[in-house]
Amino acid sequence: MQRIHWQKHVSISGTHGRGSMMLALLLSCAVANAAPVPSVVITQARVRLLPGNLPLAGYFTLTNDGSAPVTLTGAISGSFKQIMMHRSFESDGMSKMAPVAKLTIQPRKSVHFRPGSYHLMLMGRQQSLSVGDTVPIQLQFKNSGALTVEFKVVPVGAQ
Ligand SMILES: [Cu+2]
Repeated sequence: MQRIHWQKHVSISGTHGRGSMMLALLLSCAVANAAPVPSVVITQARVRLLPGNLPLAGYFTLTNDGSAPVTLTGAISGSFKQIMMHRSFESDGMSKMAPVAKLTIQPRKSVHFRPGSYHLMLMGRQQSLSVGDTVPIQLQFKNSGALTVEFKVVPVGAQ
């Protein structure tokens, strides 16, 4: 009786073991088939906090440390309804902004998303945000996958 119980136990754990191995194999295949991660380094990722539900601006420095150009095509986040890439510029003494559909960064070059220039326009907050919070935003690249970056929420006066 005890022996049967022992065998049953072994057989169950054996099946479980195979199942785990199958799962591990499936997972490694999924990783292998996933889009490549772009060879970029993101620093100073931050979101300037404004009151209410005003659109927020997201800034960062993106450095292409790969050997091929990378093209940033946009961003998404579960924390915002919509994210657009914009560029601010001066025209007739007025500050204006225009949508940017994509931005190509050559190898060994950096682009600065910063006040008065490129920024992510973050619209429709899906959660309340406070200074010091971090908010995940996924940067999307043409032909080279996506990268999720933790943006730090900073005061409106911060650069
Ligand atoms: Cu904007």
